[in-house]
Amino acid sequence: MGVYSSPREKWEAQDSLEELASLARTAGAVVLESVVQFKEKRDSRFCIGKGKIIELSELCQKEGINLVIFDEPLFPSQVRNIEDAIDQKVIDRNQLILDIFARRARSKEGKLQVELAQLNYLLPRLGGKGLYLSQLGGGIGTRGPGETKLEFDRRKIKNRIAKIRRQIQRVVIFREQQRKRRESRLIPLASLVGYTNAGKTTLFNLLTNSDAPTSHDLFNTLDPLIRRLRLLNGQLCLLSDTVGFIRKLPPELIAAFRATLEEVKKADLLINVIDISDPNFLEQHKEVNKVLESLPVTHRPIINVLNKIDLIPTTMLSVQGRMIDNPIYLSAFTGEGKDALLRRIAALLSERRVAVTFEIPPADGKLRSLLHREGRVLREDSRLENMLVEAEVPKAIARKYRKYLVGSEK
Ligand SMILES: Nc1nc2c(ncn2[C@@H]2O[C@H](COP(=O)(O)OP(=O)(O)OP(=O)(O)O)[C@@H](O)[C@H]2O)c(=O)[nH]1
Ligand SMILES: [Mg+2]
Repeated sequence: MGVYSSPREKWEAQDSLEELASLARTAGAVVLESVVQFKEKRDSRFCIGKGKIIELSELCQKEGINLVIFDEPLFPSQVRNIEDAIDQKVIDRNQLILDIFARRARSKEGKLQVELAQLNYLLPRLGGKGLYLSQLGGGIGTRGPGETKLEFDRRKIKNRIAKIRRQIQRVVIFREQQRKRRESRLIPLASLVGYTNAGKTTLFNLLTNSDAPTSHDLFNTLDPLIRRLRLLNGQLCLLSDTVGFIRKLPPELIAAFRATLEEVKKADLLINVIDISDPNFLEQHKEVNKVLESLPVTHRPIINVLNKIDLIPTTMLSVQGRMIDNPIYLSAFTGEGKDALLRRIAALLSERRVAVTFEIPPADGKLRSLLHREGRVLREDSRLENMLVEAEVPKAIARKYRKYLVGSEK
Protein backbone atom coordinates (compact mmCIF):
# COMPACT_ATOMS: atom_id res chain seq x y z
CA MET A 1 0.00 0.00 0.00
CA GLY A 2 1.56 3.26 -1.13
CA VAL A 3 0.50 6.86 -0.57
CA TYR A 4 1.56 10.04 -2.35
CA SER A 5 0.63 13.58 -1.52
CA SER A 6 1.08 15.50 -4.74
CA PRO A 7 0.40 14.50 -8.36
CA ARG A 8 4.09 15.03 -9.14
CA GLU A 9 4.99 12.21 -6.79
CA LYS A 10 2.83 9.60 -8.47
CA TRP A 11 5.62 7.97 -10.49
CA GLU A 12 7.95 8.01 -7.57
CA ALA A 13 5.31 6.39 -5.37
CA GLN A 14 4.81 3.64 -7.94
CA ASP A 15 8.55 3.02 -8.27
CA SER A 16 8.90 2.91 -4.55
CA LEU A 17 6.01 0.45 -4.34
CA GLU A 18 7.65 -1.81 -6.92
CA GLU A 19 10.77 -1.75 -4.83
CA LEU A 20 8.65 -2.58 -1.78
CA ALA A 21 7.30 -5.60 -3.68
CA SER A 22 10.90 -6.79 -4.31
CA LEU A 23 11.65 -6.33 -0.64
CA ALA A 24 8.54 -8.31 0.29
CA ARG A 25 9.54 -11.17 -2.03
CA THR A 26 13.03 -11.11 -0.58
CA ALA A 27 11.41 -11.60 2.85
CA GLY A 28 9.52 -14.61 1.50
CA ALA A 29 6.09 -13.10 0.82
CA VAL A 30 4.01 -13.67 -2.29
CA VAL A 31 2.84 -10.32 -3.61
CA LEU A 32 -0.79 -10.47 -4.71
CA GLU A 33 -1.81 -6.81 -5.06
CA SER A 34 -0.30 -3.32 -5.07
CA VAL A 35 -2.40 -0.25 -4.36
CA VAL A 36 -1.45 3.44 -4.32
CA GLN A 37 -3.62 6.26 -3.10
CA PHE A 38 -3.38 9.98 -3.73
CA LYS A 39 -3.99 11.72 -0.44
CA GLU A 40 -2.87 15.25 0.21
CA LYS A 41 -2.75 14.89 3.95
CA ARG A 42 -2.09 11.60 5.74
CA ASP A 43 -4.98 10.44 7.86
CA SER A 44 -3.97 10.45 11.51
CA ARG A 45 -5.95 7.29 12.26
CA PHE A 46 -5.39 5.18 9.17
CA CYS A 47 -2.71 6.98 7.14
CA ILE A 48 -4.85 6.39 4.03
CA GLY A 49 -8.52 7.39 3.66
CA LYS A 50 -11.38 5.70 5.46
CA GLY A 51 -12.95 4.62 2.17
CA LYS A 52 -9.68 3.12 1.02
CA ILE A 53 -9.48 1.12 4.22
CA ILE A 54 -12.82 -0.50 3.45
CA GLU A 55 -11.66 -1.26 -0.09
CA LEU A 56 -8.46 -2.74 1.30
CA SER A 57 -10.42 -4.92 3.67
CA GLU A 58 -12.58 -6.24 0.84
CA LEU A 59 -9.53 -6.85 -1.33
CA CYS A 60 -7.92 -8.89 1.46
CA GLN A 61 -11.00 -11.07 1.74
CA LYS A 62 -11.36 -11.55 -1.97
CA GLU A 63 -7.69 -12.37 -2.65
CA GLY A 64 -6.95 -14.21 0.56
CA ILE A 65 -4.38 -11.62 1.62
CA ASN A 66 -3.09 -12.04 5.18
CA LEU A 67 -0.41 -9.37 5.35
CA VAL A 68 -0.58 -5.72 4.30
CA ILE A 69 2.69 -3.79 3.97
CA PHE A 70 2.63 0.00 3.96
CA ASP A 71 5.30 1.86 2.02
CA GLU A 72 5.13 4.62 4.64
CA PRO A 73 6.28 4.63 8.23
CA LEU A 74 3.21 4.08 10.42
CA PHE A 75 2.68 5.19 13.99
CA PRO A 76 1.97 2.35 16.41
CA SER A 77 -1.60 3.60 16.85
CA GLN A 78 -2.12 3.61 13.09
CA VAL A 79 -0.97 0.00 12.84
CA ARG A 80 -3.49 -0.98 15.51
CA ASN A 81 -6.33 0.99 13.89
CA ILE A 82 -5.71 -0.46 10.45
CA GLU A 83 -5.32 -3.99 11.80
CA ASP A 84 -8.61 -3.69 13.65
CA ALA A 85 -10.34 -2.32 10.57
CA ILE A 86 -9.14 -4.90 8.06
CA ASP A 87 -8.54 -7.77 10.49
CA GLN A 88 -5.18 -8.64 8.96
CA LYS A 89 -1.63 -8.16 10.03
CA VAL A 90 -0.09 -4.80 9.05
CA ILE A 91 3.58 -3.82 8.93
CA ASP A 92 5.42 -0.88 7.39
CA ARG A 93 8.43 -0.57 5.13
CA ASN A 94 10.84 -0.21 8.02
CA GLN A 95 9.68 -3.37 9.70
CA LEU A 96 9.99 -5.23 6.44
CA ILE A 97 13.56 -4.03 5.95
CA LEU A 98 14.39 -4.96 9.53
CA ASP A 99 12.95 -8.39 8.89
CA ILE A 100 15.26 -8.88 5.92
CA PHE A 101 18.20 -7.63 7.95
CA ALA A 102 17.29 -10.07 10.69
CA ARG A 103 17.62 -12.99 8.33
CA ARG A 104 20.77 -11.74 6.65
CA ALA A 105 22.95 -10.57 9.50
CA ARG A 106 25.81 -12.99 10.08
CA SER A 107 28.33 -11.21 12.26
CA LYS A 108 27.80 -10.96 15.98
CA GLU A 109 27.62 -7.18 15.91
CA GLY A 110 25.32 -7.18 12.88
CA LYS A 111 22.89 -9.51 14.64
CA LEU A 112 22.93 -7.46 17.81
CA GLN A 113 22.41 -4.20 15.95
CA VAL A 114 19.48 -5.58 14.01
CA GLU A 115 17.83 -7.06 17.07
CA LEU A 116 18.27 -3.77 18.91
CA ALA A 117 16.70 -1.82 16.05
CA GLN A 118 13.83 -4.32 15.90
CA LEU A 119 13.13 -4.19 19.61
CA ASN A 120 13.26 -0.40 19.69
CA TYR A 121 10.88 -0.38 16.79
CA LEU A 122 8.56 -2.96 18.32
CA LEU A 123 8.38 -1.67 21.86
CA PRO A 124 5.80 1.07 21.21
CA ARG A 125 3.97 -1.23 18.82
CA LEU A 126 3.10 -3.99 21.25
CA GLY A 127 -0.50 -5.08 21.21
CA GLY A 128 -0.88 -5.17 17.44
CA LYS A 129 -1.73 -8.27 15.47
CA GLY A 130 1.95 -9.20 15.42
CA LEU A 131 1.41 -10.53 18.90
CA TYR A 132 -1.32 -13.00 18.07
CA LEU A 133 -0.89 -13.75 14.41
CA SER A 134 2.84 -14.12 14.18
CA GLN A 135 2.43 -17.38 12.31
CA LEU A 136 0.50 -15.68 9.54
CA GLY A 137 2.10 -13.72 6.78
CA GLY A 138 5.06 -16.07 7.00
CA GLY A 139 5.88 -14.48 10.34
CA ILE A 140 7.21 -11.46 8.47
CA GLY A 141 7.89 -8.64 10.87
CA THR A 142 8.30 -10.94 13.83
CA ARG A 143 11.57 -12.64 13.04
CA GLY A 144 14.66 -11.99 15.06
CA PRO A 145 18.20 -12.48 13.81
CA GLY A 146 18.97 -16.10 13.03
CA GLU A 147 15.27 -16.99 12.67
CA THR A 148 14.52 -16.88 16.37
CA LYS A 149 11.14 -15.45 17.22
CA LEU A 150 11.05 -12.06 18.87
CA GLU A 151 9.42 -12.10 22.23
CA PHE A 152 6.60 -9.73 22.86
CA ASP A 153 6.77 -8.91 26.50
CA ARG A 154 7.44 -5.34 27.46
CA ARG A 155 9.58 -6.06 30.49
CA LYS A 156 11.55 -8.78 28.74
CA ILE A 157 12.16 -6.47 25.80
CA LYS A 158 13.49 -3.72 28.01
CA ASN A 159 15.90 -6.10 29.74
CA ARG A 160 16.99 -7.51 26.44
CA ILE A 161 17.63 -4.01 25.03
CA ALA A 162 19.85 -3.15 27.98
CA LYS A 163 21.76 -6.41 27.60
CA ILE A 164 22.25 -5.94 23.85
CA ARG A 165 23.54 -2.41 24.39
CA ARG A 166 26.23 -3.72 26.74
CA GLN A 167 27.19 -6.49 24.32
CA ILE A 168 27.41 -4.08 21.41
CA GLN A 169 29.66 -1.84 23.44
CA ARG A 170 32.08 -4.74 23.91
CA VAL A 171 32.03 -5.68 20.23
CA VAL A 172 32.59 -2.06 19.23
CA ILE A 173 35.71 -1.85 21.38
CA PHE A 174 37.00 -5.07 19.85
CA ARG A 175 36.38 -3.86 16.30
CA GLU A 176 38.04 -0.57 17.09
CA GLN A 177 41.15 -2.45 18.21
CA GLN A 178 41.14 -4.53 15.04
CA ARG A 179 40.84 -1.42 12.94
CA LYS A 180 43.68 0.30 14.76
CA ARG A 181 45.88 -2.69 14.07
CA ARG A 182 44.95 -2.50 10.40
CA GLU A 183 45.58 1.22 10.25
CA SER A 184 48.96 0.76 11.81
CA ARG A 185 49.76 -1.41 8.82
CA LEU A 186 49.18 1.63 6.66
CA ILE A 187 47.56 -0.14 3.72
CA PRO A 188 45.05 2.18 2.07
CA LEU A 189 41.39 1.17 2.20
CA ALA A 190 38.89 1.50 -0.64
CA SER A 191 35.19 1.00 0.13
CA LEU A 192 32.48 -0.08 -2.27
CA VAL A 193 29.25 1.85 -1.78
CA GLY A 194 26.01 2.01 -3.75
CA TYR A 195 22.33 1.24 -3.91
CA THR A 196 21.22 -2.25 -2.95
CA ASN A 197 21.53 -4.71 -5.87
CA ALA A 198 23.88 -2.41 -7.84
CA GLY A 199 26.45 -5.19 -8.10
CA LYS A 200 28.89 -4.27 -5.33
CA THR A 201 29.57 -7.81 -4.22
CA THR A 202 29.91 -9.06 -7.80
CA LEU A 203 32.51 -6.36 -8.38
CA PHE A 204 34.19 -7.18 -5.06
CA ASN A 205 34.49 -10.81 -6.18
CA LEU A 206 35.85 -9.81 -9.57
CA LEU A 207 38.49 -7.53 -8.09
CA THR A 208 39.61 -9.75 -5.23
CA ASN A 209 39.03 -13.18 -6.80
CA SER A 210 36.58 -14.03 -4.05
CA ASP A 211 33.28 -15.83 -4.13
CA ALA A 212 31.15 -13.93 -1.65
CA PRO A 213 27.47 -14.70 -2.28
CA THR A 214 25.67 -12.37 -4.68
CA SER A 215 21.98 -12.38 -5.46
CA HIS A 216 19.15 -10.61 -7.13
CA ASP A 217 17.59 -10.23 -3.67
CA LEU A 218 17.80 -6.83 -2.02
CA PHE A 219 20.14 -6.39 0.95
CA ASN A 220 22.01 -9.56 0.16
CA THR A 221 25.13 -8.26 1.87
CA LEU A 222 24.86 -6.98 5.43
CA ASP A 223 28.15 -7.61 7.14
CA PRO A 224 31.25 -5.85 5.93
CA LEU A 225 33.86 -7.93 4.12
CA ILE A 226 37.46 -6.87 3.64
CA ARG A 227 40.05 -8.40 1.33
CA ARG A 228 43.34 -7.44 -0.18
CA LEU A 229 43.43 -6.13 -3.68
CA ARG A 230 46.60 -5.99 -5.74
CA LEU A 231 46.68 -3.17 -8.26
CA LEU A 232 48.35 -3.42 -11.66
CA ASN A 233 51.48 -1.63 -10.44
CA GLY A 234 51.88 -4.19 -7.70
CA GLN A 235 50.62 -1.87 -4.99
CA LEU A 236 48.38 -3.38 -2.35
CA CYS A 237 45.17 -1.92 -1.01
CA LEU A 238 42.26 -3.22 1.00
CA LEU A 239 38.79 -3.36 -0.47
CA SER A 240 35.64 -3.48 1.63
CA ASP A 241 32.18 -4.56 0.53
CA THR A 242 29.24 -3.21 2.44
CA VAL A 243 25.51 -3.14 2.81
CA GLY A 244 23.59 -1.33 0.08
CA PHE A 245 21.53 1.80 0.55
CA ILE A 246 17.86 2.26 -0.22
CA ARG A 247 15.46 5.17 -0.37
CA LYS A 248 13.44 6.15 2.72
CA LEU A 249 15.99 4.66 5.04
CA PRO A 250 15.05 5.88 8.52
CA PRO A 251 17.59 6.75 11.23
CA GLU A 252 16.63 3.72 13.34
CA LEU A 253 17.82 1.50 10.55
CA ILE A 254 20.93 3.46 9.81
CA ALA A 255 22.12 2.48 13.29
CA ALA A 256 21.90 -1.14 12.25
CA PHE A 257 24.28 -0.33 9.40
CA ARG A 258 26.78 1.28 11.68
CA ALA A 259 29.37 -1.49 11.66
CA THR A 260 29.51 -1.26 7.91
CA LEU A 261 29.44 2.49 7.70
CA GLU A 262 32.45 2.69 10.02
CA GLU A 263 34.48 1.06 7.24
CA VAL A 264 33.15 3.57 4.77
CA LYS A 265 34.03 6.47 7.05
CA LYS A 266 37.62 5.26 7.39
CA ALA A 267 38.10 4.67 3.68
CA ASP A 268 40.78 6.51 1.75
CA LEU A 269 38.73 6.13 -1.38
CA LEU A 270 35.10 5.36 -2.23
CA ILE A 271 33.98 3.32 -5.22
CA ASN A 272 30.38 4.18 -5.95
CA VAL A 273 28.70 1.36 -7.89
CA ILE A 274 25.73 2.45 -10.01
CA ASP A 275 23.46 0.00 -11.83
CA ILE A 276 23.19 1.75 -15.19
CA SER A 277 20.66 -0.83 -16.42
CA ASP A 278 18.12 0.27 -13.80
CA PRO A 279 15.73 2.90 -15.16
CA ASN A 280 15.86 4.59 -11.74
CA PHE A 281 19.64 4.81 -11.58
CA LEU A 282 19.66 8.60 -11.23
CA GLU A 283 17.28 8.62 -8.26
CA GLN A 284 19.30 5.82 -6.71
CA HIS A 285 22.49 7.78 -7.26
CA LYS A 286 20.94 10.79 -5.49
CA GLU A 287 19.83 8.62 -2.61
CA VAL A 288 23.33 7.20 -2.19
CA ASN A 289 24.80 10.70 -2.23
CA LYS A 290 22.35 11.75 0.49
CA VAL A 291 23.54 8.95 2.76
CA LEU A 292 27.19 9.74 2.01
CA GLU A 293 26.63 13.39 2.85
CA SER A 294 25.12 12.41 6.18
CA LEU A 295 28.20 10.37 7.15
CA PRO A 296 29.99 12.72 6.14
CA VAL A 297 32.55 11.43 3.67
CA THR A 298 31.99 13.62 0.64
CA HIS A 299 35.47 15.10 0.80
CA ARG A 300 36.96 11.66 0.07
CA PRO A 301 38.03 10.88 -3.48
CA ILE A 302 35.23 8.95 -5.15
CA ILE A 303 35.10 6.88 -8.33
CA ASN A 304 31.73 6.53 -10.02
CA VAL A 305 31.39 3.12 -11.65
CA LEU A 306 28.58 2.53 -14.11
CA ASN A 307 28.02 -1.20 -13.71
CA LYS A 308 26.05 -3.77 -15.76
CA ILE A 309 26.96 -2.18 -19.11
CA ASP A 310 26.44 -5.61 -20.67
CA LEU A 311 22.72 -5.13 -20.15
CA ILE A 312 22.14 -1.97 -22.18
CA PRO A 313 22.97 -0.87 -25.74
CA THR A 314 26.10 1.22 -26.28
CA THR A 315 24.14 4.11 -27.74
CA MET A 316 22.13 4.45 -24.56
CA LEU A 317 25.26 4.18 -22.44
CA SER A 318 26.88 7.32 -23.75
CA VAL A 319 23.71 9.33 -23.19
CA GLN A 320 23.20 8.08 -19.64
CA GLY A 321 26.88 8.24 -18.78
CA ARG A 322 26.83 11.99 -19.28
CA MET A 323 24.57 12.36 -16.25
CA ILE A 324 27.24 10.94 -13.94
CA ASP A 325 30.49 12.66 -13.06
CA ASN A 326 33.56 11.15 -14.77
CA PRO A 327 32.33 7.54 -14.80
CA ILE A 328 34.11 4.25 -15.43
CA TYR A 329 32.03 1.94 -17.60
CA LEU A 330 32.17 -1.58 -16.32
CA SER A 331 30.55 -4.98 -16.23
CA ALA A 332 31.27 -6.91 -13.07
CA PHE A 333 29.79 -9.85 -14.97
CA THR A 334 32.05 -9.91 -18.05
CA GLY A 335 35.00 -8.10 -16.47
CA GLU A 336 34.98 -5.35 -19.08
CA GLY A 337 36.32 -2.10 -17.63
CA LYS A 338 38.13 -3.82 -14.76
CA ASP A 339 41.60 -2.60 -15.74
CA ALA A 340 40.38 0.96 -16.22
CA LEU A 341 38.99 0.86 -12.69
CA LEU A 342 42.20 -0.59 -11.26
CA ARG A 343 44.20 2.15 -12.97
CA ARG A 344 41.92 4.85 -11.60
CA ILE A 345 42.20 3.40 -8.09
CA ALA A 346 46.00 3.35 -8.34
CA ALA A 347 46.07 6.92 -9.65
CA LEU A 348 43.91 8.24 -6.83
CA LEU A 349 45.79 6.32 -4.17
CA SER A 350 49.15 7.45 -5.50
CA GLU A 351 48.12 11.00 -4.75
CA ARG A 352 48.35 9.85 -1.17
CA ARG A 353 51.82 8.48 -1.79
CA VAL A 354 55.23 10.02 -2.29
CA ALA A 355 58.38 8.87 -4.06
CA VAL A 356 61.28 9.04 -1.60
CA THR A 357 64.70 7.50 -0.90
CA PHE A 358 65.48 5.88 2.42
CA GLU A 359 68.91 5.20 3.80
CA ILE A 360 68.40 2.19 6.02
CA PRO A 361 71.01 1.13 8.60
CA PRO A 362 71.54 -2.65 8.87
CA ALA A 363 69.89 -2.69 12.27
CA ASP A 364 66.61 -1.62 10.73
CA GLY A 365 66.38 -4.28 8.06
CA LYS A 366 62.66 -4.77 8.66
CA LEU A 367 61.91 -1.36 7.19
CA ARG A 368 63.08 -2.75 3.86
CA SER A 369 60.50 -5.55 3.95
CA LEU A 370 57.85 -3.03 5.04
CA LEU A 371 58.64 -0.92 1.98
CA HIS A 372 58.34 -3.96 -0.24
CA ARG A 373 55.06 -4.95 1.32
CA GLU A 374 53.30 -1.61 1.57
CA GLY A 375 55.00 0.45 -1.10
CA ARG A 376 56.44 0.09 -4.54
CA VAL A 377 60.21 -0.23 -4.56
CA LEU A 378 61.76 1.49 -7.57
CA ARG A 379 65.46 0.94 -6.93
CA GLU A 380 67.73 -0.59 -4.31
CA ASP A 381 71.44 -0.19 -3.70
CA SER A 382 73.12 -2.38 -1.08
CA ARG A 383 76.76 -1.67 -1.92
CA LEU A 384 77.25 0.65 1.03
CA GLU A 385 76.83 -0.28 4.66
CA ASN A 386 73.49 1.49 4.78
CA MET A 387 71.09 0.28 2.16
CA LEU A 388 69.56 2.85 -0.18
CA VAL A 389 65.96 2.18 -1.19
CA GLU A 390 64.05 4.39 -3.55
CA ALA A 391 60.32 3.73 -3.28
CA GLU A 392 56.85 5.10 -3.71
CA VAL A 393 55.21 4.80 -0.30
CA PRO A 394 52.12 5.99 1.57
CA LYS A 395 52.75 9.43 3.02
CA ALA A 396 52.16 7.97 6.47
CA ILE A 397 55.19 5.67 6.09
CA ALA A 398 57.39 8.49 4.85
CA ARG A 399 56.40 10.53 7.90
CA LYS A 400 56.93 7.71 10.35
CA TYR A 401 60.47 6.90 9.10
CA ARG A 402 61.42 10.50 8.40
CA LYS A 403 64.75 10.07 10.11
CA TYR A 404 65.96 7.70 7.36
CA LEU A 405 64.94 9.91 4.45
CA VAL A 406 67.77 11.10 2.24
CA GLY A 407 68.58 14.78 1.71
CA SER A 408 65.96 17.44 1.21
CA GLU A 409 63.07 14.96 1.48
CA LYS A 410 63.45 15.11 5.25
N1 LIG B 1 24.18 -8.56 -16.18
C1 LIG B 1 24.86 -8.18 -15.12
N2 LIG B 1 24.43 -8.52 -13.90
C2 LIG B 1 25.15 -8.11 -12.83
C3 LIG B 1 26.34 -7.35 -12.97
N3 LIG B 1 26.81 -7.08 -11.73
C4 LIG B 1 25.95 -7.67 -10.86
N4 LIG B 1 24.95 -8.30 -11.52
C5 LIG B 1 23.82 -9.02 -10.93
O1 LIG B 1 23.09 -8.11 -10.10
C6 LIG B 1 22.57 -8.77 -8.94
C7 LIG B 1 23.03 -8.05 -7.70
O2 LIG B 1 24.42 -8.22 -7.55
P1 LIG B 1 25.14 -8.12 -6.15
O3 LIG B 1 26.61 -8.12 -6.44
O4 LIG B 1 24.61 -9.13 -5.20
O5 LIG B 1 24.67 -6.67 -5.72
P2 LIG B 1 24.99 -5.86 -4.38
O6 LIG B 1 25.18 -4.44 -4.77
O7 LIG B 1 26.10 -6.51 -3.65
O8 LIG B 1 23.61 -6.01 -3.63
P3 LIG B 1 23.26 -6.01 -2.03
O9 LIG B 1 24.37 -6.72 -1.32
O10 LIG B 1 21.98 -6.75 -1.97
O11 LIG B 1 23.13 -4.58 -1.65
C8 LIG B 1 23.07 -10.22 -9.03
O12 LIG B 1 22.01 -10.98 -9.55
C9 LIG B 1 24.25 -10.13 -9.98
O13 LIG B 1 24.45 -11.34 -10.67
C10 LIG B 1 26.77 -7.00 -14.30
O14 LIG B 1 27.78 -6.33 -14.54
N5 LIG B 1 25.99 -7.45 -15.32
MG1 LIG C 1 26.21 -7.30 -1.85
